[in-house]
Amino acid sequence: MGEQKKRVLSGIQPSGQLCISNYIGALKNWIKLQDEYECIYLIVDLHSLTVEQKPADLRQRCYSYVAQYLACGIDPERSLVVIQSHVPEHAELTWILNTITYMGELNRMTQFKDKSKNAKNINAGLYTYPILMASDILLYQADLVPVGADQKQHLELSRNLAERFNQRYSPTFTVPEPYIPKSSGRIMSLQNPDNKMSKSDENENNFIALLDDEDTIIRKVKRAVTDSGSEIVFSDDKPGLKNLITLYSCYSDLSPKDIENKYVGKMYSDFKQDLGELIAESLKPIRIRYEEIISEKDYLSKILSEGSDKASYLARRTLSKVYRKIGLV
Ligand code: AQP
Repeated sequence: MGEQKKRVLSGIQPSGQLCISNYIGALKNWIKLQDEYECIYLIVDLHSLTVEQKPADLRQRCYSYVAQYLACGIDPERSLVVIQSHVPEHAELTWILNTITYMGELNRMTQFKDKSKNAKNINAGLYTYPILMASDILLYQADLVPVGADQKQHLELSRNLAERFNQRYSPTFTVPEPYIPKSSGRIMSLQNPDNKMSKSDENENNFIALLDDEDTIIRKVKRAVTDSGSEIVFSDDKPGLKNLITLYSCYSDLSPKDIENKYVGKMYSDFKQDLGELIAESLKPIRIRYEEIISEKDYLSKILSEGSDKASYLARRTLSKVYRKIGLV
């Protein structure tokens, strides 16, 4: 019998429109990981409730995200695609983990500090969010969790909770390792290159959605903030241009240095036109596949129901163990 594959778990919140930063930072790696690992990819709808959502939009978006995962190359024959709320064990394990998490640990979370600065609705869910994330991971005994640099602190909490539970009772949870992709660069907002590109940004000109059409993509890139210079150089002094060169590099085989060389003596407008076309061309097949998949509601429902059946089996196994060990009858 072959060696058991390690398990990878990751997820994205269905908040806003999936955008190229989510593709570059997450989905692109998820697709590669399928070759080597047993992967579970979640749509973490419970997490998205920490920000107020319009119910009809949220429902529609969850389906749309599933179709976009598949259109990008997540293969349901090899990976489980699961909507978090379809497996109630996520919420159940969260309660148990709540009881072994210290307030001090949550107080240290920088994402809560950042998000609560601007949030109109600072709810308890926003504060305990890292515990729900820990339960997503520990429930499936995940070995590896692909995360961006911003999520490392949350993963550290998941590891601490797993170790604490294992020590207090007996070995129960796999202690997950972070999987930080080599190209884990952050993509920045097109209009405010000091902020990261975010799918729930209120200003749509700040991001390129995976489903944006060609004209929209080219227009957004043209409008992207650069600076008053004219030379195409990859430098911290030019954060807007640096971000665009990073995007160019992500969507071509060229390094930033190659791109600088290619555009010597050319204008920002030439560079931006080419970049817009490059991104549009690369997103076109995803958009076409998406249109085919989203119209097949039965197919999507089948994938989701298979995903949640298999995930529920794994989740129940972990949760029964947990309940038994802590003494619930
Ligand atoms: N700017 C970014 N550059 C690279 N990777 C990014 N990711 C997000 N923004 C960038 C990666 O995409 C995944 C999305 O995870 P999430 O849904 O939990 O939310 P997030 O990290 O807060 O992403 P957004 O796009 O900023 O969403 P909203 O606006 O809803 O908060 C993660 O793997 C993340 O690393």
